[in-house]
Amino acid sequence: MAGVRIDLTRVEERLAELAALHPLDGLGSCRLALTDDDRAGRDLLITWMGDLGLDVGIDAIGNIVGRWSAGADEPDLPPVMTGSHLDTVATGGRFDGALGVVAGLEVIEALAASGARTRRPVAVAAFTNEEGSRFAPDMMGSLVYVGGLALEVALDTVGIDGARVGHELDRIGYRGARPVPGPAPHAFVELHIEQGPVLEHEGVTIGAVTGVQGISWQELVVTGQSNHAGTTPMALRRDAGHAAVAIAAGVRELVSVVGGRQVGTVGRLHLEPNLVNVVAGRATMTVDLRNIDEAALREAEKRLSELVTEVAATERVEIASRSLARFEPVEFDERIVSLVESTATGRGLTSRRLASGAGHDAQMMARVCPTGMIFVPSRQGISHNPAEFTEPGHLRAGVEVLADVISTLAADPDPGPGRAGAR
Ligand code: HGY
Ligand code: MN
Ligand code: MN
Repeated sequence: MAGVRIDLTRVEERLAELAALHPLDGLGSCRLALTDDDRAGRDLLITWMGDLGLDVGIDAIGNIVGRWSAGADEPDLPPVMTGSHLDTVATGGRFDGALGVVAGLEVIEALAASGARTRRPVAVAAFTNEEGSRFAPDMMGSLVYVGGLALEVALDTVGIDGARVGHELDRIGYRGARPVPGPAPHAFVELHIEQGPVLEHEGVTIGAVTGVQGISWQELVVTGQSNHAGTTPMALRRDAGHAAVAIAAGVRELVSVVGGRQVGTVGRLHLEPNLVNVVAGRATMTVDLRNIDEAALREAEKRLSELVTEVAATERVEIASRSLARFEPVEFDERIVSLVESTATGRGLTSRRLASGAGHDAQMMARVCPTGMIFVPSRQGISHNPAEFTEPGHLRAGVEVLADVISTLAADPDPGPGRAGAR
């Protein structure tokens, strides 16, 4: 069914409707996982799925899956699944995650409208708490879906605001009845904005994503002694604030020593009591390390651990560290990566292969089925920022390539491109 016609206006209107639930600085949106904003986005999606006549299921961690079987000759086969996430970071844009979910709906609507028949059903998913900003780890819903995190552990997770995942799921009414882990689809393909500068810089429209880099998130709690900023001699201080800043500076240094594609970020830093005339007695901070190379990522983690030990000794503070997330690099299914490239070419679109710097639900789905991703350019590479933007022409290109890739995979003979289908 290559060449189904998508309705870009409907895609953009749905993205706008989602963003309007909690608008930020013009284009952006805030729908932190399991907040009322997230509930509102979920309610919208359920309505859209119902209007499309999809079979809608919500599982025990709140993942929403809409299944279109009406066009399938063999409706009981494992579906080709697409989708992404509806939750955002607190300073989110309107495309991160939402594009993949809305595009999945659009592909199904376009296939249904064209009268297309597929061998397999098609499903679209919105996974819970992909961002991990409020509740770590990120990709929590898809990780539970593939059996990588026990449901009870996920439900007991406490967020940065002291809330508990299970309680919040109940509060917003999205702790569903469907069991987890969920059934493995035949294949999973996610459309997402690149969130980086490569495609735009090279003037390329479609990214055939080869995989996702490894992620290591740690929370450090530094305990010193709060004291008077004026009377306490420097040599007698146990300054948690200075220790935290020394670690932050050390992270930048270790990243340059490891080199290559290593990145390191101190995104959260909270001092207590956080007052102008008090030496900080406590500091809570996070360190996000990523690399496409697992050995290099481990080297970075080792250097961070050595840095923490050294600063604790020098500043005479205690430093407790806790892992918030740890995912190894993932490579996507070669057949799907090639299919994205050939589909783009078939539509006269430029494409290139690239690895993803950001984490995605596809990173988890790759554990249970052949998986791939399609990227479209981000203006100036900006994301996790209300200014996030993707040109309409690029949105259209991404949704059309997604439609063609899904159509091809939905025609697959059993057992499918790589691994077995449903579990
Ligand atoms: O952190 C990430 O890469 C993703 O946005 N959750
Ligand atoms: Mn995302
Ligand atoms: Mn994100």
